[in-house]
Amino acid sequence: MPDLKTLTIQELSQAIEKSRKIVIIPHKNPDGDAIGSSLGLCHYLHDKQKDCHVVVNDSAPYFIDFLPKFDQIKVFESDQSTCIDLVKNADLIICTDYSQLHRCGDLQPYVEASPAPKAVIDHHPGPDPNFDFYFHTIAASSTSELVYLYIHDADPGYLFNKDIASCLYTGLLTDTGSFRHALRSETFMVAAELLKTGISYEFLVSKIFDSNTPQRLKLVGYALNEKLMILNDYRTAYISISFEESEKLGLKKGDTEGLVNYCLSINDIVMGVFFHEREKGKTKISLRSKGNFAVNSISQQYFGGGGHKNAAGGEFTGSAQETINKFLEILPQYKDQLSSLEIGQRD
Ligand SMILES: [Mn+2]
Repeated sequence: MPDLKTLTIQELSQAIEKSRKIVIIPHKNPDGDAIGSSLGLCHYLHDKQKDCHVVVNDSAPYFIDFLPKFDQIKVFESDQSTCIDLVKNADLIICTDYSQLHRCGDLQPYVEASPAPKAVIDHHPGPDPNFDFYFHTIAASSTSELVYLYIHDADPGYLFNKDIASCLYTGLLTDTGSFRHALRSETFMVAAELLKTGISYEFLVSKIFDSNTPQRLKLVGYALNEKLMILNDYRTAYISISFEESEKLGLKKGDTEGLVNYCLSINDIVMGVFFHEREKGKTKISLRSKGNFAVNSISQQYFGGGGHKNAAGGEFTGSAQETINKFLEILPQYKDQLSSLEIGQRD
């Protein structure tokens, strides 16, 4: 009896085999894993002579613009008609790095209207039941790890090249914060296999993590100096940026990336939160946690979002301060859990 994983891989690979035009759609507001896994898979499908395109709601952060074929990504916000045509004419749609279809953004109605089968490759909890094919496990570090495992299992003789490896390794690096969290032993196995292609991890690490602009460093300085709040009783730290501050600082997309991690890097802090009022009266909230304290349930219940146990996000209609007020209102119910949590085990 083949197990569920083998069946999934067989079904997905038959669907790919049967299709000529394939569209890969990462989630809106894409990160390193969304783009890395999509481009990695796209490179593979090009090798298999498929007419394959990556189509995304909005543009990817600048620090991954060096990835091979990055410039061929079609962005809905700037080129609607091309994106709509590609989705309309697709024989197969593969959604990468999200489990709920609405996360493909404004492409959703076109995806829903398309008669093409829909597959999902992802590691977020609670997959939407409306997909036709699933390659999904929340145990994986990243969707890029799953794309590697899919190709490895579906096409055993396939020789990974540097282009695919750079894309997938980028997803591994960004989703694990340089191999610090969301790890399992397979993650290191996949990383090792990708490195065997001869990619330079020094190059990738430096491109991705040493990509500060002076503007961004000033923002970090300002955020840490002026905006960092520590709630010792709740082992929680947060940073907020209001719409006015955003404007004044001239923030660009990607500038606030990783800011939330400074909160979590404080000794004994269990939860870190970043509030960003990106549009007037609309605040994005990013939550991070350590150990068994789950932030995805908070974002799902109160901020219309979701995510992983230790990394989640959502949105709130209101200013940064109003969102903070809402957060402070719900925080006391987590006090016991936050104060009793032990981070990892020393053994
Ligand atoms: Mn991911």
